[in-house]
Amino acid sequence: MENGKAASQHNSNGQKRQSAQFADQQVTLGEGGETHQVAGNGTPVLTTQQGVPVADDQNSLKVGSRGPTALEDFHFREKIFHFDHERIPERVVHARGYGAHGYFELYESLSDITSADIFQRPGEKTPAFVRFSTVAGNKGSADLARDVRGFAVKLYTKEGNWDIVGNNIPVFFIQDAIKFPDLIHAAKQEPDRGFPQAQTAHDNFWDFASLMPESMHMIMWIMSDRTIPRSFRFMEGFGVHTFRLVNAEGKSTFVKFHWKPKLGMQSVVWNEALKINGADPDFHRRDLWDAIKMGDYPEWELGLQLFDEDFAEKFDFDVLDATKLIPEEVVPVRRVGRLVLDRCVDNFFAETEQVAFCTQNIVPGIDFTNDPLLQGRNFSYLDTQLKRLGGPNFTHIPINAPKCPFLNFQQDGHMAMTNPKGRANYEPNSWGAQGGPRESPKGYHSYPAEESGPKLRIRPESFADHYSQARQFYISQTPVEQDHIARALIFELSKVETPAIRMRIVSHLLNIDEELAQQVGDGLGLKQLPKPAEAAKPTRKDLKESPALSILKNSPNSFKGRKIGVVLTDGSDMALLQALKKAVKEEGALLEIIAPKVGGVTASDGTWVEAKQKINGGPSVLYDAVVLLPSKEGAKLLSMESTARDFVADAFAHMKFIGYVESAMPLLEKACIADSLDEACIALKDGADTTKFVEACRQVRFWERASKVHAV
Ligand code: HDD
Repeated sequence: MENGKAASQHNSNGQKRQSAQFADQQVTLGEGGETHQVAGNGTPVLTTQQGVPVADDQNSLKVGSRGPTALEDFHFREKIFHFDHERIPERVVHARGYGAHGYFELYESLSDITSADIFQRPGEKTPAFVRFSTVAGNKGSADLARDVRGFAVKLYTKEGNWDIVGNNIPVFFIQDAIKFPDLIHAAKQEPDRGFPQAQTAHDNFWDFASLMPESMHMIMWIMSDRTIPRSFRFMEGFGVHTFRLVNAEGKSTFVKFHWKPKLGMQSVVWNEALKINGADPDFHRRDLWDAIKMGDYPEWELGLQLFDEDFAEKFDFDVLDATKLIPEEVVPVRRVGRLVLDRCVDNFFAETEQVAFCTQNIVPGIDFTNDPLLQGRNFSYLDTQLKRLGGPNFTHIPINAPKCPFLNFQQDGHMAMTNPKGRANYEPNSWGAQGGPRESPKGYHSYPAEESGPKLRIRPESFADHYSQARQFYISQTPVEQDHIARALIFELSKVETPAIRMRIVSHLLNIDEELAQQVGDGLGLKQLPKPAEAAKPTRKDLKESPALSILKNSPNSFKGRKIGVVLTDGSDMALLQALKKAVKEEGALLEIIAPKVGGVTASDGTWVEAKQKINGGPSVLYDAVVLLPSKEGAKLLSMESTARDFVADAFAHMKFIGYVESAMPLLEKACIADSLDEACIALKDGADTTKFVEACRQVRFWERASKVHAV
């Protein structure tokens, strides 16, 4: 006995350890139907990776009660060894993401334009996995970073996996994949200091952008509200590049892919985004998880813009240039099916982290074009999966494996899980039916486009116009959205320390829109505007507005899928609350209760109402609209609570609809908005008012208030 201490067995809490009682029972668990031994309390028995039952998982094996740990402790070594190796490299871009399962359902046969199996039979469902992401931030960064969102879709078709690895923006920063490492280095944290995290608001990014005029169209998009979406459910997705669809006769049609959200588009405002990041850095992933768990399945329609060589020849821009789009008013989007996400992952690592999207994953009937960005991506994705997932057999991981049969002679390698059987591991062979798989004429054929020309490192002349579509995007926005673009530019550039970089960006803005350049120059306090940047193509085309590019011009006029935060206190009017709940439910929206204490409140009729959030944990930025239902006493209490005052003041500043009862006035006064109440602040007297309130919320925001809340 070392130091005379008794060697009784205790767990980490110092309590006497219950010795595991093993019953003679067995339990069947999991889809695999494995049987497990059952411990006394009905749970399965803990085992090592080798299946050895573990009797003590609280203490390592020691020599004496206070002596050194024995190297012999195989359970300890296995456990620690495995823990030490839990992490894999995070994605070099799009590290932070969130995925879900679902399906794609086809509306109409597209056999006239493509032989792709997925597009043949109306009503057929194809399993899908989707991962949404931010680009620049690390895995642990916050969801509401101002950033492009990745929208990557894996479709497990009957003729192989097809990945559409897109974004929520239809254009890109650069035209040639060779610039991708520079773009990403510039956007991510600066290498010496390791910050800023998940932000482009720093010198390196804007320095690079200012020297790459081809990024200007994308700059307009990323400074718009597209980069602060309300949630993944409220944003569009785009395949970005021009692809080809090829039919059974070998005829090719060009295509651009779109995902249109059923709930319509919606974004938050910047000040809200900043605060959401503090209040709930997982805001977007929680939203997706909650919606699916509640059975309110997020849905998008797949849209196709189809066009032929002739159109491509005549179009103002090169369809191989990923910094350009084709306005929907020029080539309409044909909706051909829907994507529904109806199942959360069982395990984040196994599915969301290990899913490996590759632009090279296409199927018969679909083909690439010569877009130099796409061509480069086809190398990068396969390559990066090797690094991330540790070997060429990442396709054997269930989330990556096709759901159709697959057979080939690729073999061995680390962690090979699906191994060919039989003698033949090569072809041709003369083993007949025993000789394994063979090619089929129905297999993948590349579209036989004619290509020839000298080898050159050159940017085609047809890629040279960097400002016309940037301007088109800007003039297609509502004044509110234009104002947000200007404010975003001023914010980002205000974080740039080098005046020359700010000046260079303004010199590009002058080529896009003079008023915008003026406004930004003014916001930055520039004494004088610079000269417009010299353009590769000096004449900018004056393109028509494209209303499809605006979020607000395409408002859904519905509050479906949105969330109202209701502040209650003891004594809150139960009848009003019930009426509000009914109206919200009828709209297909959600209601969450916020109270001084998370336990809940006793309402006017004595009923106990449970709360979801405590007032300082559920700020109004987490809701699309708010309702203040405190009793007189409750309002007095809340008016002395700074987080309650912030709740109200922020809802007002973020232009939200506010429903309130008369007794809430002291709180509105303390939040300094009692004198500024406008038509989006709606007094609720009886049940009918609650319906009117929810109907008013369909506008989502009361933009007219903007001038009252922004003086600077
Ligand atoms: Fe990329 C990931 C989207 C250009 C190289 N990209 C990645 C993801 C999305 C996109 C959504 C995350 C996939 C996931 O959830 O796992 N990328 C795009 C779009 C682009 C684009 C829409 C332009 C139209 N990407 C692009 C270029 C290159 C890459 C030009 C390199 C030449 N992208 C990668 C990568 C990543 C990636 C390094 C990192 C993790 C991964 O691939 O799986 O290979």
